[in-house]
Amino acid sequence: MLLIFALLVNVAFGAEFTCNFDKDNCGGINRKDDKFDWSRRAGSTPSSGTGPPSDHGGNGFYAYIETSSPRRQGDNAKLEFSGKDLNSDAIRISFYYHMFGANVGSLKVFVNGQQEFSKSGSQGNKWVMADFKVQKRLTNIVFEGVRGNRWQGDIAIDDLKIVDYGGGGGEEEEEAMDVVAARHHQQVPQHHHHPHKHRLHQHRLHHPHPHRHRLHQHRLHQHRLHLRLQQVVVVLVRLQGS
Ligand SMILES: [Ca+2]
Ligand SMILES: [Ca+2]
Repeated sequence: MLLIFALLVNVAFGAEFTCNFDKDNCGGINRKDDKFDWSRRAGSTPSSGTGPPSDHGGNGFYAYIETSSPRRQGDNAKLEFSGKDLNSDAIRISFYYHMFGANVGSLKVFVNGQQEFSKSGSQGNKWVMADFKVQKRLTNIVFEGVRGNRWQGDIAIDDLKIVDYGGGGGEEEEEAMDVVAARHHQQVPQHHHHPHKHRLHQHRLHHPHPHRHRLHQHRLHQHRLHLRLQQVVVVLVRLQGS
């Protein structure tokens, strides 16, 4: 029964964004208003006594800040994900971080420019889960790593997941979650009465490429599949209860 309930809760999340960094940064971009960039890596980092032995899954890639030379104390790196089409005023963000070493600085997460998470210093040689909810419509999420006072300060992240846990509904759900590179982000004119529809329209105008369309169709299909699964689970639960 518990299993069925868990399944029900899981499939209810039609709109979600995940990134395991195994293939790429999933549309995340390294910002320029900082000192250096996040890297992707598999296995351990080049420096001893800092960094993870592998990614969170064990065989893939993670994103991390390499704090060896030429990096200096206080150098920062920002990785940004832009989620302009998430139709929700409430999101849940989770990810794993690995902060191990004698000189670990800090990791901060900003949602729409406001800091929502911060951790400093070594947290042991293990992946730790961060999980929090934010009552706002996601514009962007930024992971900022800051280098500590010496080189044993690598900080890694993996398995980012953002889900809509509250808002949304009706036809607008088709817009679902669409995380794209921040450089595509556009401001919505103040006079427009339907900001999301406008954004979606702009999005299509600016991304006429077939693969974008297919991606959209794929998400629509996935979303409908989720709804169908949900219906099946509800029937199962009723059958079990009767
Ligand atoms: Ca990974
Ligand atoms: Ca950078």
